[in-house]
Amino acid sequence: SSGANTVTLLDYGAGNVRSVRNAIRYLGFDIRDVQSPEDIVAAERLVFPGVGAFGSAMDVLNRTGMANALREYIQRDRPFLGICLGLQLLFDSSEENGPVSGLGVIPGVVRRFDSSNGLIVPHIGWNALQITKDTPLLQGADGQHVYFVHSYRVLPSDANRNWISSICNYGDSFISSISMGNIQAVQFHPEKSGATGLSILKEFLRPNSLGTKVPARRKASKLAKRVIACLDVRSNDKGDLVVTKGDQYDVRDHTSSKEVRNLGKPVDLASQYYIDGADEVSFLNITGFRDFPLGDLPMLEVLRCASEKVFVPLTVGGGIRDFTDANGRYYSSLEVASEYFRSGADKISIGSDAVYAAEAFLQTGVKTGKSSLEQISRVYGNQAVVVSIDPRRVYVKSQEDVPFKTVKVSTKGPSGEEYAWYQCTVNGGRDSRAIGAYELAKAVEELGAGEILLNCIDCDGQGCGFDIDLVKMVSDAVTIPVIASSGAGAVQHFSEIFEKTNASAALAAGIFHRKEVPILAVKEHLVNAGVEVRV
Ligand code: 1PR
Repeated sequence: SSGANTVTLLDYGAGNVRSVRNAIRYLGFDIRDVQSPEDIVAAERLVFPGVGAFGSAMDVLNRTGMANALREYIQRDRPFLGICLGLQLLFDSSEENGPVSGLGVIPGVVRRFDSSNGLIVPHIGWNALQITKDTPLLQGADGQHVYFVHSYRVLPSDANRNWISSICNYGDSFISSISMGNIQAVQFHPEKSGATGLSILKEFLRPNSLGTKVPARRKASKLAKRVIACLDVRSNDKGDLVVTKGDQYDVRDHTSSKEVRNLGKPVDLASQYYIDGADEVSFLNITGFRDFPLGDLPMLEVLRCASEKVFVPLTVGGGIRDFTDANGRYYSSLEVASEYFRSGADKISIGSDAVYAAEAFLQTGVKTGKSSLEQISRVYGNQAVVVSIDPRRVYVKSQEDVPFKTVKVSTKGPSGEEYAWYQCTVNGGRDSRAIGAYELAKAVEELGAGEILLNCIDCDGQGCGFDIDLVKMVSDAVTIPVIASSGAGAVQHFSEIFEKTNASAALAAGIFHRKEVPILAVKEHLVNAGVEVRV
């Protein structure tokens, strides 16, 4: 039998629930995994973190008899917490690759966010809860930011109104949580929502543990702009995995020793940035293009350790591509990505391989479905796939000089050029390709990218601000979120990028590693500049 500190977890194997496991364990609870429908019916307390697509989840639940066990468990009003897809599956049906029937517990249809008016989809990031029903679970959470990542949602209706415990505004007001008796479900990710999320999870695991929580002083109202800390990771010449930092992508010291710069240990820095208030942490395995990441076990170990302490989203990139090792064993890019997810990544990021996929797509106009980008986004959902772009600015006299999209630059080039295009590179900036950042961004959006991490080699490590021209061009061209990266040197650079472009997030590395500007100072500056952020 299960003790007071044991919770039953329904993991039907369709994706990554490591983050939920880590958060439950961090709160001091043991996990018992559901093996059969009987385990559901017998559970004292059941957590159901839905992952993957609605249809494939329902297939598994129906085939295994778990769908009926869930209905029975819920009908008996047993303690239940659904997360993300675990909320959506309670409804009648979903339009995701459907219509597909759901568990039918709550009236309503799950539909895609409407991006026809320029709304950025997926809805990724920290958005504000508006509590509509008093529940112990969400006590003190009114007007707090929690982390969402999804493309589908349910709208309130007369038929489901009495179930709703909170709504959230994104395009429309959608249902962010439901609560009825002991049945609770949330569209956001408590396991990735920092301290607020952990206390929600704790209240479910141990009811009445919150006492009386004081409501937030500052009420959030909409999707927050994110501040992301990035750790470029590689082995130094001694073979230790270190956080390094480039100067226009050159990570070696300019002294005679030419050593790889060492700015600290990956797990230590990631945990520190979480505590300091980073909204997300990214690891880039910057030599992944030549060192196969599944051979690079220390990187997987870094992810495992970081995900036990960091309760905001973790992204990892580097080396995601098909690979044949020295023994002739073939690994698909999907296997590489799966290993990253299993080790604790919430999103993976693809650099070089996405450039090749975009080039092929633009040449033939055909989506083969075979690129790493397409395969991973089909299995894990596009919200889990970031494409990292490493462009270099190329000045031109006139827009007609190149077959790529140019911008009129804010600062003229060395020979008075008024225009520039941004040439994509692969292999960590080492090789240039005949494709621009604009063309790449649009192509990868089409191929299933859920987000774009937009670097700029010219600005990297310079501390002179983000490349506004580049970020504006790309963030106006796509309807998926764009993360501005490279060049942050002062708090003003963050407000500038959010005021002048459609970027959803800003990423920095050097200033955080060198402790020049703390994350908190960036957040305070943004609040004062009228930019909504999670505090
Ligand atoms: O091509 O799929 O193996 O992915 C490789 C990944 O590694 C890509 O995401 C690529 O951007 C990254 N990468 C490769 N080489 C380097 C390098 O620096 N030599 N790092 C590199 C990219 C850029 C940002 C950096 C920002 C902010 N680094 O990650 O953190 O520019 O820096 P700043 O705030 O200090 O200016 P694949």
